This record gives sequence, structure tokens and C-alpha cells, in this order.
Amino acid sequence: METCKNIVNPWWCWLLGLCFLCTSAFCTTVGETHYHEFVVQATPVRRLCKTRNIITVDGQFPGPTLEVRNGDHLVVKVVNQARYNITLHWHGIHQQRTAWADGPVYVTQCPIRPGGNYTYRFTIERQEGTLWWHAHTSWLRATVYGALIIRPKEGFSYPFTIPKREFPLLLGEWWNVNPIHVVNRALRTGTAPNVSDAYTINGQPGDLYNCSEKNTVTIPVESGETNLLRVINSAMNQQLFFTVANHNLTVVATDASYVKPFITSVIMLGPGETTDVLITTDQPTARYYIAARAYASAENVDFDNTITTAILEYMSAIPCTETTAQSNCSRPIFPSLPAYNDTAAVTAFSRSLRSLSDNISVPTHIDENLFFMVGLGLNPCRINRSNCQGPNGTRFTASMNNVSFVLPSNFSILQAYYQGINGVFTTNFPPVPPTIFNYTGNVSRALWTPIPGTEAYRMKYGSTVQIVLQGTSIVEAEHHPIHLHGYDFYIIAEGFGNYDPETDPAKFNLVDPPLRNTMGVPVGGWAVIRFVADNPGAWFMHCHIDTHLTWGLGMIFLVDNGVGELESLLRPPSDLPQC
Ligand SMILES: *[C@@H]1O[C@H](CO)[C@@H](O)[C@H](O)[C@H]1NC(C)=O
Ligand SMILES: *[C@@H]1O[C@H](CO)[C@@H](O)[C@H](O)[C@H]1NC(C)=O
Ligand SMILES: *[C@@H]1O[C@H](CO)[C@@H](O)[C@H](O)[C@H]1NC(C)=O
Ligand SMILES: *[C@@H]1O[C@H](CO)[C@@H](O)[C@H](O)[C@H]1NC(C)=O
Ligand SMILES: *[C@@H]1O[C@H](CO)[C@@H](O)[C@H](O)[C@H]1NC(C)=O
Ligand SMILES: *[C@@H]1O[C@H](CO)[C@@H](O)[C@H](O)[C@H]1NC(C)=O
Ligand SMILES: *[C@@H]1O[C@H](CO)[C@@H](O)[C@H](O)[C@H]1NC(C)=O
Ligand SMILES: *[C@@H]1O[C@H](CO)[C@@H](O)[C@H](O)[C@H]1NC(C)=O
Ligand SMILES: *[C@@H]1O[C@H](CO)[C@@H](O)[C@H](O)[C@H]1NC(C)=O
Ligand SMILES: *[C@@H]1O[C@H](CO)[C@@H](O)[C@H](O)[C@H]1NC(C)=O
Ligand SMILES: *[C@@H]1O[C@H](CO)[C@@H](O)[C@H](O)[C@H]1NC(C)=O
Ligand SMILES: *[C@@H]1O[C@H](CO)[C@@H](O)[C@H](O)[C@H]1NC(C)=O
Ligand SMILES: [Cu+2]
Repeated sequence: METCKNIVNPWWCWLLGLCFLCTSAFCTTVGETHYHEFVVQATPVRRLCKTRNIITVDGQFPGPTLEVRNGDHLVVKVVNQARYNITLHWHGIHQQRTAWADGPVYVTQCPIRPGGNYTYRFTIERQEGTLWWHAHTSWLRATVYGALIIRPKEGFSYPFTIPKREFPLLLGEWWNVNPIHVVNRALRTGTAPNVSDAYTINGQPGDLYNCSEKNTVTIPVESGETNLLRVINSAMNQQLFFTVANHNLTVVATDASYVKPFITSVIMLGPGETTDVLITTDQPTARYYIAARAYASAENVDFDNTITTAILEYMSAIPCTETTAQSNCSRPIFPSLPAYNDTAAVTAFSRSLRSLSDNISVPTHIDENLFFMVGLGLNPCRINRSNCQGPNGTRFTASMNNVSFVLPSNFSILQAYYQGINGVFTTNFPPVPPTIFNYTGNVSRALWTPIPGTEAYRMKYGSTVQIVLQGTSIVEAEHHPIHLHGYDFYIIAEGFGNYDPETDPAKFNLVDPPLRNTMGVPVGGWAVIRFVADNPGAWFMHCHIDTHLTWGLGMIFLVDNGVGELESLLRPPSDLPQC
């Protein structure tokens, strides 16, 4: 196909209908258009001594890395040759006016059925850094994911030392059984799903696991370089600490937004989050472990307590093998990792994040002042005890403002909204909790059971929005990585206990708050975010721990069109899957 690259005078591109002029005042070039075909298929993969047929894109695990520049266009034709319904989501891409390409199943589209295909078309606008893509149906994202790297426009560069090399590092989670069976069993019994058998770095568990040593990922470096690690937490259900033995990390970006650089030895990422770090190879020539393991915020929740590793290998270091002499080979040096429950380390990290610029426009006049409580719950047993094997004969659930989100099954919310079809969803999502109580205290059992519903909160185009996200201690207080589709938001404050509207606004950072697409709500605490709702569509906001999402920890924002074409959702693509 034709591509238009760096055309200063792109009139002929317009005629060909291939390119769009950048809206940024700085920009005199048009983006390049990248065409890809992603074939979703079953692929045999051997991990932890067992071969299993997993769902992949193009037979690759992790899937292909997409590399683009700010301002480019992506056209990805997804051909489903697997036996599951699937959709793909481009995590963190704003999808300005192109909500049809966002991907969450039954929210912005019906699934691509086995044998079907759908072409996602969208533009990267004013975003740079590390994002990723993943399946957004059931638990297929356990194996269907890949990196999406956005470099600055041609002629522009990073606002930090140009790295010698760049490495995407995708942290994942592996089960010895089909993850779809894991979630289906949990839904049938009402129990928490089985924890994973391993974590992975770029698809490999690393040499602390059985049968994995030979395939441990190595990151080759030379002494005296500064390199960029693009760390992505693509795990299903676990917040992860990440560190490199004997090396400091300089954090330069999170969720594809630059931050003021700061030095740390460990970072923490919730599922969905990305962090870009610079690493300087200023240590003796040797092999150093890159390692990740759980940040398990809840006290009584089962988790996978294993450690995944890769190896940072200085080029002249000699790996120890059966044939290498013991004397001069190098065994990887092991890092120190925070304790599984080291919430203080998480808080220190999240409070260090500041936008690179001091001159950002955080909304100050608020149109929509929202307060959403987020947390777990328990449903009492109805009819059949075999479906109620959760705590004391209940079923696990989760909710926002006491509504446990249920996906539609016969329509997508965006299609129903666009076509004015009734009965698919309501716009009754409450702006504040229906009951005021001590959210992080000893909560009365009478409050533990939410109401199921497919509820959206509707807003005018351009509304300025503040949301207080308040964690609850119902069943178990936990850290929740809450992800918003369609927007980045500023995180202006976070804290523990209950948000206090009298005293906490004094802590708001309106100068240089970090801009993100996922907010880690502290365990037994709260966070405040702000954004301008200037992207029309139906946008999912949900916990990125898939167990919690499965239980209903989500809601929908419906943002109306504004005035004129440029403030309105585009027409649905002609190949949009129908239910
Ligand atoms: C995509 O779907 C269309 C419409 O069903 C079909 O005509 C076409 O052959 C499909 N393409 C592929 C590559 O499967
Ligand atoms: C999960 O764990 C339970 C209990 O150990 C076991 O019976 C079950 O087979 C496991 N498998 C799945 C798919 O959940
Ligand atoms: C790994 O292998 C050892 C030795 O064969 C065995 O004892 C152990 O149970 C295995 N671990 C796992 C997690 O399979
Ligand atoms: C890491 O940074 C800290 C603080 O800047 C410094 O004290 C320490 O020596 C550094 N460690 C290494 C291994 O570079
Ligand atoms: C390491 O040991 C091997 C075998 O003894 C030897 O051949 C090789 O020269 C040694 N390498 C270095 C760098 O000392
Ligand atoms: C973390 O766990 C350890 C041991 O399991 C326990 O002693 C400690 O109190 C816990 N710390 C926090 C902050 O919960
Ligand atoms: C700060 O931003 C405002 C508007 O966003 C702009 O008018 C002003 O020039 C900027 N100042 C600096 C120092 O960049
Ligand atoms: C209860 O549910 C289980 C599993 O879903 C099923 O096998 C069983 O037949 C059901 N029992 C009754 C009485 O409906
Ligand atoms: C289950 O019941 C026991 C005994 O009544 C009680 O102590 C415990 O708190 C209950 N657990 C849950 C999660 O409801
Ligand atoms: C809420 O509960 C916590 C824990 O029991 C307690 O420390 C706190 O004082 C309570 N807050 C209010 C406002 O009652
Ligand atoms: C949620 O709604 C149910 C049903 O009305 C009610 O029993 C429960 O107390 C509510 N919980 C909260 C936290 O509002
Ligand atoms: C796949 O999607 C279609 C269309 O929504 C639906 O009718 C069908 O039940 C789905 N299949 C599965 C296995 O979920
Ligand atoms: Cu959660």
C-alpha cells in the first residue's frame, strides 16, 4: 500500500484520502500510515515443562511490537482464525473521534467471531512513549498482547539523553491450563480464580522456574551506555515490583507521558501501566538479574509468589554453562526486592511521579464533581450451592458506587447509543455512592452486596471532570489499578483512609501532576483525578485486574458530541462486527 511520509505539502495525500494534516501548530508534516494484518490463531507453546495451545497473534508470544511515531496512522486488520470471539484494544491510545476502534467487547463493538475480521483504523495524536495492545474479551489477553511504541515525530527527540539501545519488557502471567477455563471455573463456582503458575518477561518465565533456563531472556549491553527499558505490566491480575540488580533506574515516562526524571532502584506497575526507565551500564562487567514479583496489597488474598527473571548481560561476561569453567564464568547477580506487602515502597514511587512540564492546564473549574467508591463484595447464594463456593457459601463480586457492571450480550453500548436503541444500558450510574459510610472501616455486612447493572454516566462534550476514587474495605481492602479508556487524566492527589473533602483539597497538585491512563488507587485509600471530556463516545472505566473486572468493577462514561464535525464521533466503519 501507499504510504505518505513527511510530505511538507500534502495536497495529493488528501486527494488520495490516505493522510490527514496534523492539527498541532508545530507540525508541517503528515504522519505515516502503518498497515498490519494480525492473524489470531491457536499456537503450541512450551513453558514450564508443558506444551499448551495458546491463542496468539501471528504465532508470536508476546505478539508483534507496533512501532510508530506521534502523528502516524495505524490500520490493523484483525483476522480471527481462533475458536473464540475476540476484540483488540489499543491501551492508552486516545481514539479521538474513533471510539469504534477502541475495542472493549460489547462496549464499543461486538466481537470478531471465529472466521471473521475487522480493521481497526486510528491516529496517534499528541502521544509519545510506551503503550501496548491486548485482547479485550474474556481472559484472552493472558496471551494476546504486545508493545505499542510511539516515538517523537521525525526531527524531534526525547526530552532526555538519547539511549544507545531500547528494549520493550512485557511482564506477563502464565497458567499451565487454559486461562479461559480458569475464569470460567471461577464464574461457575463463585470462587476467586486460580493464581498463575509463573510470571514472564517477554513471554519467558526465566531461570528460577523449571525447564526455563535455556530460554531466559537476555538483554545484551556494553559498558558505559545509557539504554531505555520500556516496562509494561501486561499481567492479568497482579501488581508487580520491577528491579535490576546493582543498577539504578531513572524514570522518564509513565503511560506515554513524560515525567520529571528521578532515580529509584525499584518501580511498581499495576496491570495496564507502563514505565520507561533509563539504565546506565556503569557496573563491573557481569550478568545482572532483571526481576519482577508481586506487590500483593491485600492481607488474605492468595497470589502467585514466584519471581520472573531476565538477564542484563554485559557483552564480555561469560554465562556459566556445563562446559564453562567455574572460575571465570559469571552467575547472574540477584537483586534485592521489596517485601510482597511493601506498600510504603509503592507510595514512595507513586508520589515521585510529576509531569515533566510545570506549565500544564489542569482543569480548575469543575463541571462534573464525581465520587466513585471501588471495591469487592459478596453475593448471597441463590438456588444452587455448587455455584456458591466463595467465602461462607457466597459468590465474589465487585462494584463501583454499588453497581456491579454487567456487559450487554446482544449489542455494543456505543452502537446502541449511536443508533438510539433502548434497553441495552441505562444512564443511571450514580455520581456519588448511594450510602455514605466509613469506606475503609469495619463495614457492616448489610452493605456488602451490590446491584448488578449496565449503567453509564452521561456527560456533555467538553465537561471538566473530577473523580474521587475511594477504595473500600468491603471483603478485603486492595490496591486497584483503575483504567480509563479514551482519555489521559491528571492524578492530583492520593492518600489513605477516607477522602476528606474539607482538608484533602489542600494537597492537590495543580502544577505538575502526572498524566496517566491508569490510576493505582492505594490499598484502603483514595485518589483524585481530573480530565476534560472532549472525546465523544462510550468509554469504559474499569479495574485492570481482570479478576475484578470479571466480577463487575467497571462503569461507562458516555460523552456526547460537541458542536460540528470536529467535535463529533465519526460514522461507524462499514466492517464493524454485528452481534
Ligand atoms: C474479511 O471478511 C470479509 C467479509 O466477511 C470477507 O469477505 C473477507 O474474505 C475476510 N478477509 C479475510 C482475510 O478473512
Ligand atoms: C484450580 O484449582 C482447583 C483447586 O486447586 C482445581 O481443582 C482446579 O482444577 C484448578 N483449575 C482451574 C481451571 O481452575
Ligand atoms: C521443579 O522440579 C523439581 C525437581 O524435578 C520438582 O521437585 C518441583 O516440584 C518442580 N517445581 C514445579 C513448580 O513444578
Ligand atoms: C543509586 O542512586 C543513589 C542515589 O542517587 C546513589 O546513592 C547510589 O550510589 C546509586 N547506586 C548505584 C548502584 O548506582
Ligand atoms: C575462561 O576459562 C576457559 C576454560 O578454562 C578459558 O579457555 C578461557 O580463556 C577463560 N576466559 C577468560 C576470559 O579468562
Ligand atoms: C508484611 O508481611 C509481614 C510478614 O508476612 C508482616 O510481618 C508485616 O507486618 C506486613 N507489613 C505490612 C505493612 O502489612
Ligand atoms: C504556559 O501555557 C500557556 C497556555 O497553556 C501559554 O500561553 C504560555 O505561553 C505557557 N508558558 C510557558 C512558559 O511555556
Ligand atoms: C448445580 O450446578 C452444578 C454445576 O453448575 C450442576 O452440575 C448441578 O446439576 C446443579 N444442581 C441443580 C440441583 O441444579
Ligand atoms: C465466614 O464465617 C465465619 C464464621 O461465622 C466468620 O468468622 C468469617 O468472618 C466469615 N467470613 C466471611 C468472608 O464472610
Ligand atoms: C473508619 O474506620 C477506621 C478503621 O476502623 C477508623 O480508624 C476511623 O476512625 C473511622 N473513621 C470514621 C470517620 O469513623
Ligand atoms: C448496595 O445496594 C444493595 C441493594 O439495595 C444494598 O443492600 C446495599 O446495602 C448497598 N451497598 C452500599 C455500599 O451502598
Ligand atoms: C460470540 O459473539 C456472538 C455475537 O455477540 C454471540 O452471539 C456468541 O454467543 C459469542 N460466542 C461466545 C462463545 O461467547
Ligand atoms: Cu481491582
